[in-house]
Amino acid sequence: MTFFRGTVEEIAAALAVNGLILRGGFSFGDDEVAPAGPSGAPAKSVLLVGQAGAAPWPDFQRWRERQARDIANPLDSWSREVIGAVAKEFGARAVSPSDRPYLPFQQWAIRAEGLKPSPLGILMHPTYGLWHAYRAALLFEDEISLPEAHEMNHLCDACVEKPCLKSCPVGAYSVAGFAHEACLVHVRGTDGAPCRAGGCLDRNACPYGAEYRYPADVQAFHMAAFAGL
Ligand code: B12
Ligand code: SF4
Ligand code: SF4
Repeated sequence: MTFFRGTVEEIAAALAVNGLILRGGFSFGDDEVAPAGPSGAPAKSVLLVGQAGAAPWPDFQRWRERQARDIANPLDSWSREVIGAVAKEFGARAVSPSDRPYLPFQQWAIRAEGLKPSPLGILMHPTYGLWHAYRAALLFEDEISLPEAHEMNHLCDACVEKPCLKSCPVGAYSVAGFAHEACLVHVRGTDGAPCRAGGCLDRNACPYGAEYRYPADVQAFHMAAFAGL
């Protein structure tokens, strides 16, 4: 039975209306346990949906103005609504990065786009730097033919100074990983005002993808969500 309707280009055009982009995709191997597609049978292919810079922000803000005040997880709800509609139109099942149990979005992104993680855990993109994210994945029960991902130039390899590991006042990011609790205590405390107002100082210290850097109000929104402010 065929569920997929349309073309990959048409999916990209439908997502672009809301400032979203296709972030590549791949087909699951025969020996892999794939998540379910629209009918509940294992998916054959996945396409990742995301953002570069803060492109979806204006559309998201307009949507938010039409919602009841203070709805929980508004960005998640907006993503589920607009990407869910695209999934329905093209015969896919949409899943979210916040669905539990967590789906391996970064591993999928590594396969789909050939990216590698920065020392912050965020995947480094040769154009967008650290300023990109994933909003959903579209699961198809049909094989979608996609070009294979090429390994991309990993900017962190040639970055000797690594300013992203030197700007956090509590050294939360290190080669040992991310000290989540230390970060939260600082962000919520008096001295955390710069992180709350303009985002993570370590993430902002990376010189790449500057034209995609989220504006301060967008970073403040994400920080408030992360720290439960
Ligand atoms: C849980 C989680 C966290 C936890 C990490 C706890 C832990 N040690 O696992 C916490 C709350 C700390 C966290 C923080 C952030 N996160 Co986070 N997080 C997730 C989430 C929802 C699940 C991760 C997971 O367990 N996946 C399941 C496993 C099986 O999948 P995986 O691909 O193998 O998972 C990888 C990650 O777990 C990663 N990882 C492990 N520890 C950490 C810590 C950080 C900070 C990051 C970015 C990744 C990371 O390593 C794994 C191997 O690649 C993912 C979305 C998703 N579904 O993957 C987002 C995700 C990884 N986070 C993301 C981001 C951007 C962040 C933040 C940097 C920004 C923010 N959300 O405000 C913050 C950091 C706060 C700051 N100081 O600025 C993005 C990364 C995008 C990218 N370009 O790569 C994701 C993909 C969400 C998205 N919508 O795009 N996060
Ligand atoms: S500062 Fe250097 S090491 Fe850190 S994320 Fe940017 S390019 Fe990578
Ligand atoms: S948000 Fe602030 S406290 Fe947390 S890792 Fe970034 S700079 Fe450090």
